[in-house]
Amino acid sequence: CYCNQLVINTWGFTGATEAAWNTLIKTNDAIDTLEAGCSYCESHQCDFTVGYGGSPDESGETTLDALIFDGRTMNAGAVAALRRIKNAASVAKHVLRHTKHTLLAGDQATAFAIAMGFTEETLSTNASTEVWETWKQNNCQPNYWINVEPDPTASCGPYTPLTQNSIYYTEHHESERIKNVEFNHDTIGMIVIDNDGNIAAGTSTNGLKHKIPGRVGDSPAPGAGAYADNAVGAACATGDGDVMMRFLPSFLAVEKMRDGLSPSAAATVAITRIIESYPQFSGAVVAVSASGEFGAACNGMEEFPYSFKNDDLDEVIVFTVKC
Ligand code: SD4
Repeated sequence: CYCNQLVINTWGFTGATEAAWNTLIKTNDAIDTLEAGCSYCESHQCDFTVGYGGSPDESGETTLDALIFDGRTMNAGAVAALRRIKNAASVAKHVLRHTKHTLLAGDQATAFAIAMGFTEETLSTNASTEVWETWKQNNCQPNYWINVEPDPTASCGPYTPLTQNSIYYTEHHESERIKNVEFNHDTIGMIVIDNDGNIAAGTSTNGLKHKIPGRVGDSPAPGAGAYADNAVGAACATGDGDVMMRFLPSFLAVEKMRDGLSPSAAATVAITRIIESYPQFSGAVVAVSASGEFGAACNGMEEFPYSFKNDDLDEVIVFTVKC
């Protein structure tokens, strides 16, 4: 056997790591394992930032983003702004396995999921409705509009285009936004290597709280949220996706490993590239080489935990890297 099988994922989502590991032992299938790990977080609402009932958008709706990237075939399946379907990672696997497309979005992704046999149901819960109500009572802070001024007749959006003072609004809102998103994220990003040396990487998230409806972050974008190549390794990311997706950090980390860097050095390059333009950016990248070395880098928080399991360990271990 290849014998470097492992599961690694962002944050202390150890239940997801265990669920994935149990699937890996049974199936030796990197894709099915990744699906199982991310699905665990979707059904257990990990930190309320994965799956239903979290991160309501401006209209109160929860939508889901997920990606599965297959490093064996360099094929990927993803869904973005998936509505009313709880199983985002599984739908992403169906996009991977049953279509020639990479990414389906919104209501049409829902229609695809229904055609594939998934159940349509609300993603709102009492808890997510309460988060949304509190946000509205709190003057809709934070919001993600810039270059517009509030419509005085609307309690929370829509907003009207600014005719003046747009520079003030841009600067003010951008710095506020970066402050506000600091603790507003926790996507699961996962990497799996099976005993045949096949590598899969993926993500699942409900995105950003109070986002403008239709907003999609880095998580379902190949190369941004996750990337894998059997010949090299894989990476996945978590954090402020609006910023991160401008830099394809997962792709960059894999390419740096291809050039010979260690996983932690490669992850550091990917994070550093973002910091050069956005010093206050908050996020992290986890990277794994095909030989089973791993590392992570982060910014904008004190430290970043990630969960790990391989054959050498009796149980899942949470490592932390200082940012
Ligand atoms: C997003 N990257 O939608 C996701 C959120 C996240 O850690 O990662 N949080 O921007």
